[in-house]
Amino acid sequence: MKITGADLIIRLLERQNISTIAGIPGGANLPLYDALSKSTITHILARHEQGAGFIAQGMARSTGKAAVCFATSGPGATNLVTAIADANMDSVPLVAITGQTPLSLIGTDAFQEVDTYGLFLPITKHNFLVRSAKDLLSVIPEAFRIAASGRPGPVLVDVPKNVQVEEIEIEDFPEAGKKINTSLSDIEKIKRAAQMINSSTKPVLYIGGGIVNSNCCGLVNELSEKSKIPVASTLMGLGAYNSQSELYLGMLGMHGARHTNMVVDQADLLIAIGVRFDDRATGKIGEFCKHANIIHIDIDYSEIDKIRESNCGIKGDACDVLKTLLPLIHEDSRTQWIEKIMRIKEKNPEINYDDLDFFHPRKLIFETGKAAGKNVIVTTDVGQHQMWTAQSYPLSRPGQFLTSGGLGTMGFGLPSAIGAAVANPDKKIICFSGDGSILMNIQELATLSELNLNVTIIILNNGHLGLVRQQQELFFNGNYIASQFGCRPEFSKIAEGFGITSCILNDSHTPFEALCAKLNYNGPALIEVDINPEENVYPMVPPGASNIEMIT
Ligand SMILES: Cc1ncc(C[n+]2csc(CCOP(=O)(O)OP(=O)(O)O)c2C)c(N)n1
Repeated sequence: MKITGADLIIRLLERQNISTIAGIPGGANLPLYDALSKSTITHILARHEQGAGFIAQGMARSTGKAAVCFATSGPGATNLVTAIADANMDSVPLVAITGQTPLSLIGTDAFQEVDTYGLFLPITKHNFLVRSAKDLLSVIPEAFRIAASGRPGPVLVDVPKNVQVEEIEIEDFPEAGKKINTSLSDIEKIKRAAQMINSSTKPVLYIGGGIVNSNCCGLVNELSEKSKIPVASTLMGLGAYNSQSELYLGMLGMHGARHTNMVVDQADLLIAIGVRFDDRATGKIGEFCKHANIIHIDIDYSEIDKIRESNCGIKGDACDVLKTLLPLIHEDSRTQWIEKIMRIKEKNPEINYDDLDFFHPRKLIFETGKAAGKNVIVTTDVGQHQMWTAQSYPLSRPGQFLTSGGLGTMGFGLPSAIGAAVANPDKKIICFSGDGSILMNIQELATLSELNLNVTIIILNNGHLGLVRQQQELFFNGNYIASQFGCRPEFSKIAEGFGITSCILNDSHTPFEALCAKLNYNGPALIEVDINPEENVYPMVPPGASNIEMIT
């Protein structure tokens, strides 16, 4: 059969079971859009390519499956950079397809020409510049295979316009690209890890986003329960472990709970699974868990010994490793260690929500979580509100919390909420944002309104770039520069301008009821809440300090 490059891409995406694509058209990808118009795939017209990238991330993060975004050449591609770099840092499977100027014009500074391949090389897992329509037969399935296999990540496919319109003869379509499972070769090391666990008296499990990606949260729970091993989580691992369990320590690191950092510090064995020893989690690395032996399990061998040398580094999918490890682990009650942890917890109690005013951000986030119920996905932007959400939202399952961990990108919250809502029409999506972050992708309110999705945005408005203000207060002698906003936009009016219902919680005599009314609304809504601009996120480990040097 005869088929153009553009039609071929769309047919191959259909065969990958892609049902929705976010993007923006332009001169260099119009043939692709023309082909898309003949497909059953739904297109989401974002209002900025960064928005499209994060919408795709919201779909991918909430389903674990690769999602797709489209952009044109030049400015379309450069606008995608941040969302792709973000996906790369947080191991999110994406396939980004960009239009490019025709091959004959590449290198001539043609209109909207940019070296997309070169730009994306350091921030993607893999990157293709397609030179002929025939190559698409292997490139598109390969892009999906790479994005999903091993440690997931973004793949970029740059397709010159002449390749999109090129007509070729093909006999059949290739197989869809599928995730290839990694084989487990480190059996001897797993046996050694089991011995280390069985002989440890003060072990701690340190879990991260890798266990969410590997879908092995049940096995982590089993390991922890069987051998009574307490569990500390990174920001990316939140929701993965049963937070009601007495073995749950909470989030460690810069804004982790005080008792969590104290307990982790006293461990004699750290079992690190699907984590990358990020400095926000470890604090000063030389001081992190310095009395502990380390078992490090990761699908990406380049992570092992990268930051902290391990005593037993195991390459493998966490799920496979745990299945082999679990039968080798002795049941244990670890009474002394558990009692010691209880004493540390008692000495360093968690915040008591009953003592807080309703408009304290942590109380508000906690109450929102209780009122919203379990059938919710939470997204955040980046700043104090992100950390308060991580500390206080009652998360109950893996994959429930979508946040920009590695890159820490302001502007992530709203478009990722849109993507999560598209991929999970049965769920309510709540996006916690700040008055700084929301402005970074506020144009996506138009997309949200158009799609009429079940997303509630809660803006914690402190009139500042709060986390910056906090650092200036604590570490720059209160020398506040460029952290206070002179103009305070009325976000509720902006929302109304986009056709989105809104309210200012502080204006209500019954703020909890007003909050519930908006949460119960089945469609897009925006809640603005004025909070105390001087409220800080505590505890806080000063940058570069050790985790036990927390300011509280
Ligand atoms: C795109 C981007 N630019 C700059 C930063 C640096 N930064 C981190 S937090 C922050 C302030 C965020 O302010 P806001 O969204 O209002 O949240 P708040 O801290 O007040 O809750 C800034 C500027 C960033 N993380 N991302």
